[in-house]
Amino acid sequence: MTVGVILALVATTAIAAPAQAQNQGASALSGGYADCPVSHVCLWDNMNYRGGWLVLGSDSSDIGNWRDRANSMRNRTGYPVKLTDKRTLQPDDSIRYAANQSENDFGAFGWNNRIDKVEILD
Ligand SMILES: [Ca+2]
Repeated sequence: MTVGVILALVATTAIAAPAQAQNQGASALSGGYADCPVSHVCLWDNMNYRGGWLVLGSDSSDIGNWRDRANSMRNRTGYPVKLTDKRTLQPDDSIRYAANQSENDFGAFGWNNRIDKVEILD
């Protein structure tokens, strides 16, 4: 299975794009919690689903230049997700979220800017 990265756009300061991303390939600099498309996992730079976002399709993988960056997440896949922090000279660490669960602040438990890999478990 392959990774479908639909959007990987970094929001710049005050530019707000209308959230009309019904079609894959439509782009917005960022979106909020409600904008995360069904069947996708969304990551945000900041807590409370704010800032630049990354929208991942129906599979999982390393997240490229989004490693060590996310601070909130919405899982709309209907499957559990496993989020992994790859570590050097230590075992990797991971956390799991249930289907359709979200996290508004990874920093609340020391996971801000740690996620390196997103796996959709099915
Ligand atoms: Ca990491």
